[in-house]
Amino acid sequence: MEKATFAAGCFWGVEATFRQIPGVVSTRVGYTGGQTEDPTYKEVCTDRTGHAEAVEVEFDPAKVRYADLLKVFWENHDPTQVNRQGPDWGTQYRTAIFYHSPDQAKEAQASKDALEKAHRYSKPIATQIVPAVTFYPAEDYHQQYLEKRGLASCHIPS
Ligand code: MHO
Repeated sequence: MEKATFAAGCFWGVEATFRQIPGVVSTRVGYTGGQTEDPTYKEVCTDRTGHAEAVEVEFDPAKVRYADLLKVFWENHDPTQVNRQGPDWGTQYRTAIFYHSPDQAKEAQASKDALEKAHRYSKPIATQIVPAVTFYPAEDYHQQYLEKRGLASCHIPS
């Protein structure tokens, strides 16, 4: 099994999206990339911990490729929004790829470059591509939040 970690706004919807992908064996939401230890949701909400709301995905590389997960990542948020995703504002909602290996770093960078080259967006891509660091799982009630409530996603249809 391999791991992949993504931040793309409110982690409820990001987790729900990745859980639907065949080959993804487990997911958990949490906080990563900041300065404080064992952050709570309340602390992360202050926008002062440096942590991003993120989803850690465990996947079977024989069934789904990292490149496919990258595609899901790009297609399910607006990577041009800076420290914001839709109605949610703050550095905790930034767009980021936390890579777990040099190969993941390369693939992530290549997928970002390809989107930029294709002029897929009218604004620059704000997504950070940074090494995975300690992932602090979020409180239980945030895990599979939408699924527990019978909701498939928290995307507001546009
Ligand atoms: N807009 C949502 C974000 C929740 S998410 C876990 C709220 O304010 O409740 O950041």
